[in-house]
Amino acid sequence: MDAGNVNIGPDGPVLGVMTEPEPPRKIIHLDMDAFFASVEQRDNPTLRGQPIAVGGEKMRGVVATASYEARKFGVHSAMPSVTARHRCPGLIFVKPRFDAYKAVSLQIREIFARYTQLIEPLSLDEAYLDVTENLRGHASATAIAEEIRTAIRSETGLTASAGVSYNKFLAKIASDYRKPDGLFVITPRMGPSFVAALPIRKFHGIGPATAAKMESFGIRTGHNLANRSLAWLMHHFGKAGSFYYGIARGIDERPVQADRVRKSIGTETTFPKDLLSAEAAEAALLPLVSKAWTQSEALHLHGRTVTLKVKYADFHQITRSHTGTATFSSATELENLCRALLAPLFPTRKGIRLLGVTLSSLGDQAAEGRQLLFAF
Ligand code: TTP
Ligand code: MG
Repeated sequence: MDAGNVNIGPDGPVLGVMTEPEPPRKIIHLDMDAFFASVEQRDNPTLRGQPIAVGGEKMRGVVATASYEARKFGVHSAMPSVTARHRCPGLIFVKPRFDAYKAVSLQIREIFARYTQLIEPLSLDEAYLDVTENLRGHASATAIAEEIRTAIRSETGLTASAGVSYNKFLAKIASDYRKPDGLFVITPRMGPSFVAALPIRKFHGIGPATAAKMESFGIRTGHNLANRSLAWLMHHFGKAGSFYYGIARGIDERPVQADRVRKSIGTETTFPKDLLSAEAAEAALLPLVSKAWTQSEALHLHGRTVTLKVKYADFHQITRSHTGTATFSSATELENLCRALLAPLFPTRKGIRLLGVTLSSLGDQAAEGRQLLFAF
């Protein structure tokens, strides 16, 4: 029964079972700043204050991440190294050291675990924490977020940004709001107006292609989005429409899920313009393979199966996969396999809207220790 409902009995009002409205949850999203690059600058003082890009040979010529000094020049993740060097001629390329990133990842997870068991890591450097009930009995999630940021700084020598709010969607947006080394809180009072003013392109969970489609309907802000009915959104965006309907109002009921066992590692991109040529598709595939490989290396989880996902302009979707006898051992091997899966799909009359690369049949995670079960 609804909160506040009162039954009217024959002898007048009788109090029914009154359920309290659920108190708002307290969610923190933590995200390390320029993660791989900051670790490199920490461990090699000559790189501090310099524009650096972590990437290189193993990454098949794609930038994994750039230091904030390099970002000022427009260098960013998944950019081909050639373009990055062009934008920033003084750019220093540094080879990734996955063991170092993994070690920091375990350190920060240990810090999170001092406050709550409800930790949902999204990647090596990023996690949601539900601190509604917490191991320290702190009433303030903001205080916990600040304590965690302080502990991270003193124990790892690195900075993290935090977002504090009453759901995952808003906490994630908040952690980006004062990056780097920042903290931002979105309270339940602020939530709806904060989302109303937010440009659609800043909505986490709405990719560039969907954002472009929304803009073609005149939806540029959360306010515009909130003006569309649930039926209209579901008609144009399918099941995702109901998620959009909620987030436009600052509502996101997704729980923080701890201890997800990782079954696959993957990444996908929807392109702003459909791809028609084999060359364009192969070029677009490269950064995806590189990212999947980076994640696999960083997590020490190697796959035996690679799956290529292709979604066409008419939303028809196909997958092609290959399973080897042993786990993949290099980015080059993976890249060649993906190319071989892609090639037979050309020539094509239909443009390609989305490409995805997923690694599965991952190594025995249990044998690699409980910590690895966390994963992305
Ligand atoms: P992010 O948290 O997305 O980026 P970041 O930590 O480098 O920068 P920010 O301050 O904006 O949070 O990703 C974390 C790490 O994951 C990043 O340091 C490198 C790796 N990564 C890739 O290898 N490829 C990619 O495309 C992205 C986005 C990240
Ligand atoms: Mg980060």
